[in-house]
Amino acid sequence: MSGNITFTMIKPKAVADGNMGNIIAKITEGGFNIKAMKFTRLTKEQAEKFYAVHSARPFFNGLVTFMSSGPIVAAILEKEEAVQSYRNYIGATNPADAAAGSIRALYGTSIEANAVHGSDSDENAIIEGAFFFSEFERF
Ligand code: IDP
Ligand code: MG
Repeated sequence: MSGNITFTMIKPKAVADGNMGNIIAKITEGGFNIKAMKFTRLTKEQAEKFYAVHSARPFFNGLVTFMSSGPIVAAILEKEEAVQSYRNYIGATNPADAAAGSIRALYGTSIEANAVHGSDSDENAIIEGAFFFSEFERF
């Protein structure tokens, strides 16, 4: 059975481009209920830890530099089958391949600066949510 929680970040470029409000509006329009949200910034060390699963990939160093380059929005979202539903809603990793109208198609500018993160499993959604939020910051 699929869980009802996923985790997202609005990435630094989308925040810098002034699209934070538009993306939050899109998220709620999509029926995702915001359980926790914060405007924050990752240190390089935190970004390395968050993306540790990708540490052997050629894009890892660039990704870590990018993700720690400016403020982000981190959020826990709730919806039925949240992980798969949100991944469908944000679109493919490369905005060029993302379905028209999806968050990445609308606000992503490159495969790296693809506007938002979305968890890839129920297990990772829990781990990633706990990376940013204590139980007292969830509603
Ligand atoms: P996902 O975010 O769609 O789950 P992953 O493969 O988990 O995609 O990659 C994590 C993040 O790493 C992507 O969202 C993107 O920011 C970045 N990334 C993935 N592939 C590339 C690449 O080929 N070049 C540069 N950055 C990439
Ligand atoms: Mg991923």
